[in-house]
Amino acid sequence: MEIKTLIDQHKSKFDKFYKKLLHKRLDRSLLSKAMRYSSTNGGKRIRAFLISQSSKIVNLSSRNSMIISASIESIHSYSLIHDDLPSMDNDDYRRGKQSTHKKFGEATAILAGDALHDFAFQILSENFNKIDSNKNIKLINYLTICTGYDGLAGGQSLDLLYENKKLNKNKIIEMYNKKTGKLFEFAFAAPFIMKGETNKRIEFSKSYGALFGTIFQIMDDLFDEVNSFKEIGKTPGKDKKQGKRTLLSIIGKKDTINFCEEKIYNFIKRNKSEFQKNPILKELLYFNIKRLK
Ligand code: GRG
Repeated sequence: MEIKTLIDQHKSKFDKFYKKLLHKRLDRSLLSKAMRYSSTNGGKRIRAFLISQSSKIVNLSSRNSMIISASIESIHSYSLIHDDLPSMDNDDYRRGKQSTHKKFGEATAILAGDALHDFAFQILSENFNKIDSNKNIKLINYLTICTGYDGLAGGQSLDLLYENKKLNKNKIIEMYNKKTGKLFEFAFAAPFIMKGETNKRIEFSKSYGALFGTIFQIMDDLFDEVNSFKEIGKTPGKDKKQGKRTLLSIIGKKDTINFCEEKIYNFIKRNKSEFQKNPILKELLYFNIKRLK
C-alpha cells in the first residue's frame, strides 16, 4: 500500500482516539473550545504515523502508542498556534482555516497554546498502561529537552533571529534540527525508550527521527514557495517576503533536494541492518521528498 494511504488510514484512527480523549478531559469553556479548534482542525498527523511505525518495530501496544501520539500532536498544535501569532510568523490562516488568534483573539490563542503544551505532559504522566515509573520519568524529561531551549523553543528563537541575516548552511540546519527535528526525534524514539531497547538502538531511533524532521522542514520551506494556499493551508510565499533564512534561499531548489537525498543515502548506508529489517523506514524518508514531485 502507498505511504500516503497508510498515513491517511492511521490519521482516521488517531483522530478518533484523540477527539475522545479531548472530549473526556476538556469542558465547554472558551479555552477548551480554542484548544479543540486548533488541535482537531485537519492536521496530517505525520508525527502520529511515525510513532505508530516506531511502535510496530519495538512491539509497543497500540494504546501506549496512541498516548505518545496524543501528547506529541498536542505539543505540535501548541507550536503552530504560537508560530502563527503576530509576534512570531504572523499568519491569519492555518490548515486552510483561520488561525487560532484570528478566530479567538490573541490572549485566548496564547493560553490555548500553553494549555495544550501542559495537556501533553498531563497525558504522558497519567495515561500509560503498565509502564515502569523510571521509564516514564525518563520519557517526560526527554520531552522537556526536545521542546525547550535546545529544541522547539530554541529553534524558533533562531528562526526569528536569522531573518534577513547572511548565514551558512550549517547554521540553518542547526535551526531546522531544533525547530522541527527535535519533536520528530522524540516521536520516533519514544517507543524505543519505553520498551527499554539497547542504547545503540535508542541512538539509532533518535537520529532517524531527527533526520526525518529536518528533511520534513526543508521540504516544508520548499512547499511554502512553490505551492498554493489550497495545498499548504496557509499564506504561501511568506518566507521570502519575511526574509526567512531557508536552505532553499541559499542553495536553490535543485541543490536542496540533492542535499536531502545525500543525507538519506549516507544515513541508510551507516545503518544498513535497521533498514533491512524495516524497509518502510527507507520509503518514509524518501516519501518526504516525493511529496514535492
Ligand atoms: C516551545 C513547543 C514550543 C513552541 C514555541 C512557535 C514555536 C516555539 C515553535 C514553532 C516551531 C514550528 C512551527 C515549526 C514548524 C514545523 C512544521 C514543519 C510545521 C508543519 O507541520 P505539519 O506539516 O502540519 O505536520 P500539520 O498541519 O499537517 O499538522
